[in-house]
Amino acid sequence: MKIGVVCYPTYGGSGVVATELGLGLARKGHEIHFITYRPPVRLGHFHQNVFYHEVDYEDYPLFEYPPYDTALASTIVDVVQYQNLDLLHVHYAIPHAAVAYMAKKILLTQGRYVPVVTTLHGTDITLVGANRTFAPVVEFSINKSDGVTAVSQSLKNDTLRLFNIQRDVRVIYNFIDFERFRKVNKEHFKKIIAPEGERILAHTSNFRKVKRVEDVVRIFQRVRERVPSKLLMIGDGPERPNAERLCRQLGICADVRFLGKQDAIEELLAICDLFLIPSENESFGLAALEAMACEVPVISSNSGGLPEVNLHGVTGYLSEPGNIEEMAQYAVQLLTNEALHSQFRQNALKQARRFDLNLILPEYEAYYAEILENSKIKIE
Ligand code: GMT
Repeated sequence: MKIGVVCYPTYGGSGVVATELGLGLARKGHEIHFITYRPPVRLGHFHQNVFYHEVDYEDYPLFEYPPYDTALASTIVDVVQYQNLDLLHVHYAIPHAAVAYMAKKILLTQGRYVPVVTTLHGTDITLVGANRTFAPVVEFSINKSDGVTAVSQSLKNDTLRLFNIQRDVRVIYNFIDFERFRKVNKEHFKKIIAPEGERILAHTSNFRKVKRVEDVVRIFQRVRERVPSKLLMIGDGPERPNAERLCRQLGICADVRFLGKQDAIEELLAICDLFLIPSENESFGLAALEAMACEVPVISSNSGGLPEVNLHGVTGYLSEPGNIEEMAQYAVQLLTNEALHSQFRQNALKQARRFDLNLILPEYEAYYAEILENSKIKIE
């Protein structure tokens, strides 16, 4: 199949999933065309089946708000026509589903039908999408997509609850590539971070409000009182300065390292004992899955799709968002019981295997085939 992939190229779950799905499909022989405004962060090296088309955009002084959507639609039209794509897969509804619909309509005037699959990732539904400034367009473009997938059952439920959706939404879970995410020996590195054998806790995110990053710091402060430990804060975003300030106020800076955006996250996870993700809302929690694949148990909130990934009392523990006391207690419980911790490490890996890329990728391929078959019927 020749597939066009539209996504955000930045650090963030939806872009990561889109890129890794595209790369996985390319390895299986599909021809993948990324259409983005910058090369996606995880695109990496040359692959014979992967093509990159930068959105052609020229600014003009009249535009207070750059009409990126229009430029993206024009680039999609161009790429579909000249690369003869079979299907478009757009990740994150805003604005990609609406833009794809416009491109589809333009292509129809040229006698070309290209089916569109939209994958909903989370905040495009729960936080941003449901906002009245976007909601009518989000609802319309979901209903007009030829196929719609959601990354968890919880996100599907939210979509059906928040919008008037007239079509089927298929749950296809996020996935993990075990070639990359697995526990490797990085003892030398562990010694640098935790020279006295302290426990290592980690948090990875884009440091947005929804991630409750300050809760991470407060949980760590409580754990550190009971268990000698270090905290790795991986990623960057608007809440990072607040989190750093809080560390100073609490006097725990010596034990917390803000590492910024990192490419080799798996190498950091390899030395971790516990992963913290206390989000207000989380449609899936790819960061938690990455940790689990590296045998790191997870202390999380119970919001959104997290309970579908992190199993309470099995791979980690879940609490109500904001219940930092309980999350800290759970963390201490795990870190002070070697047998339990080791059991949870194994359970985390076992659960992560359910989301193996090699299991999820065929689900997407089958879904594309189904959508292509249905669109043939529509044309005839
Ligand atoms: O806010 C983020 O976490 C980034 C966001 C994105 O779309 O880039 O992530 C969402 O999609 C990820 C991949 O499907 C999910 O794993 C995250 O749970 C989801 N984030 C939220 O729902 C807050």
